[in-house]
Amino acid sequence: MRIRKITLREIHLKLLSPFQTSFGTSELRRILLLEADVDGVAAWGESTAGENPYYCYETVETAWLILRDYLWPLVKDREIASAVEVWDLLAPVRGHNMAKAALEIALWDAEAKQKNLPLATLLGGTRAEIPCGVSIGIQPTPAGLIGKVEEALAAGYQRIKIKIKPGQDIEPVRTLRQRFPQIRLMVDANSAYRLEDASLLKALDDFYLIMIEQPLGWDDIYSHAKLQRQLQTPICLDECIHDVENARAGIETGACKIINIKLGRVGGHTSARQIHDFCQGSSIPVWCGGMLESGIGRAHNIAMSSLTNFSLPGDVSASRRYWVEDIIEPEVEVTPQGTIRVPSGPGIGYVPRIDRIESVTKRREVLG
Ligand code: OSB
Ligand code: MG
Repeated sequence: MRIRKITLREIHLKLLSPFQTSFGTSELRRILLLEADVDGVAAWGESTAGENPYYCYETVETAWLILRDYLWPLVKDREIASAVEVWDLLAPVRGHNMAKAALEIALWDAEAKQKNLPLATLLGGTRAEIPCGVSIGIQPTPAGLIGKVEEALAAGYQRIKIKIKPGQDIEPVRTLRQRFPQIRLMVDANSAYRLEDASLLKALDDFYLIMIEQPLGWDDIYSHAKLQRQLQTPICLDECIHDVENARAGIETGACKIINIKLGRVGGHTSARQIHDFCQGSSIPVWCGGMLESGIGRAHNIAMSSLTNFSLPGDVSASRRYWVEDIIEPEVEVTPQGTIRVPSGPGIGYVPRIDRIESVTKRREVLG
């Protein structure tokens, strides 16, 4: 395979409702899409970098710059046998995994399309359907929160995650547990607490949550290990895990019992699969996180989630939870059982709608 050219686009998509986490509120998503021309095959990737460096240090601007000035020159005109080689080619650049992922995952789509295989199959996936949950942002009122949960349960979703932050943690969880004693419930703090808050976090043990996601520092595995020893609730790491070595550190220090894998945060499918396999060998279940992706990133998440050890419902949900209109055809839909069927077409298995993409493109750069 030889990459002839790549096109970077920044698209703007307005969320149906604002999404609030402990680090801020997102209303308008600015999304970097990457289209690669690989021997005449059009292949697609998405960077999950945010508008601001609040979830991690990357942003749309940094991803664009790193792709244009550093990553593209590393792959331009290179003959590669398989997309598995790309991760090592990009190794001279330290970090910037969301920039790397946009390119790396597009090459996996290209290889799958060239081989006329679903991407899930090329990755070694075994699931025909993936279990789905929802991630619900911090809500202004308890009634509003209950309404959002009811809506998600009525749509069939198998697991509810709510965002928490200091001052909006124990009470929303208590409210939900009183109203919904049986549901699979979890919380995500996005690094809003410190080890000194251990007793507050310990109070969450009363609510038999399936996990608490990333309570402490975004880069602090050590403190999570200290905290996990004090909690019954399993800790799941998100922000801390950038590669398989971080996963090893998290597991072997006892900092987590579950890992959330995000393609952007770990730099693409090759790294995601390494982490998946390592976790499987350590009997640590994984699930696929979400970053409010457009249909392109969502399609990649679905393919990745078909791997065996993605045994817990992820944050990959239907297009209609986010957008008036997605940029792929068909849109991602969830069955009444709360699953997404892994598509059987070649590559990502959903077709990018060029007309729609063009209509929301704010900036474009062709590199060739
Ligand atoms: O921590 O999982 C997170 C969205 C943006 C940044 C970080 C996170 C999230 C989500 C949303 O939880 C998941 C989704 O795409 O629905
Ligand atoms: Mg998270």
